[in-house]
Amino acid sequence: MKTYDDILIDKLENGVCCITLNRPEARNALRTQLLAELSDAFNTLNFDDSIRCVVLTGGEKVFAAGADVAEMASMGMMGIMQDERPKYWASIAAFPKPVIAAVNGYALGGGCELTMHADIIIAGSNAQFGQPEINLGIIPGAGGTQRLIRTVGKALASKMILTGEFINADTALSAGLVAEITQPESCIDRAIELAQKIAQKAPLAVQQVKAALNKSYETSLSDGLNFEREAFVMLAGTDDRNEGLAAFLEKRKPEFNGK
Ligand code: DAK
Repeated sequence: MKTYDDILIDKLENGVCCITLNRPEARNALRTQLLAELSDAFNTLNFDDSIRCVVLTGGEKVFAAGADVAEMASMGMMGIMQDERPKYWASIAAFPKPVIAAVNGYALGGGCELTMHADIIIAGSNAQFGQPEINLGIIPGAGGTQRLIRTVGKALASKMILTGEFINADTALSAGLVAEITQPESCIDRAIELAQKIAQKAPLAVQQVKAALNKSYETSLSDGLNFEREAFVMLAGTDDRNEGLAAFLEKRKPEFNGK
């Protein structure tokens, strides 16, 4: 896999790839180049059958301080209209394999929005989540007004987005934004452990689960149930489903091949 400047790619054992945002001097601010690299990495990993789950982190100190404010300040209305960043965000959102965000320190603005593109968020106890765009005279631009409210509810999302106040890991856990809290130094390892567990499951079933869960965000219950039903029927035609059921009955560990 190719190397990048703003992100580090680490292919680990057991089907997991770890992507680390790597602009520590700018608190991992998401400049266009970083987003383009992230999008390219996800597109590449999509077609890499050896990778079944991705861990996304900013390291042990900070996840990401949001869009690069210096870069944004140089963009006028035409620049924003012709902005290539929405295209990169869309390809991150469309990545079909599970993504686990391991979040230490600040996840602000676009950084908080990036965590919400993940399927599971594991937070170090030092994590802080916030949408402080209002302090800059702008609003969230990568789905923050839509995804945060669907995740933590109107009361907390409105408070965070209207005041710019941050929430800590405990509040994020009780609000349902994060799945688990760890010590900061264990956060990435715990995310990798979960990713390796997911990577052992049947890949087609895992991808259908991700698609169905995401569908629930944007459709009615009856349409969502239809989607689930179709996915369930489709999976009945896979080798892995036959292998999973047979392995249970034969009291052995299944060997899934993604077919
Ligand atoms: N952009 C650029 N540089 C940043 C930055 C950012 N977001 N955050 C920090 N830095 C830089 C600082 O300028 C400083 O650089 P030097 O002065 O050393 O050259 C260095 O990182 C260290 O920052 P601090 O000295 O401030 O470090 P602290 O630990 O004291 O504070 C902080 C960390 C994260 C609390 C603080 O830096 C901070 O408040 N940063 C800004 C947070 C923020 O306002 N974030 C929201 C940005 S707006 C869109 C999609 C998304 C978005 C927009 C459009 N489209 C698809 C259209 C998203 C918008 C946003 O995220």
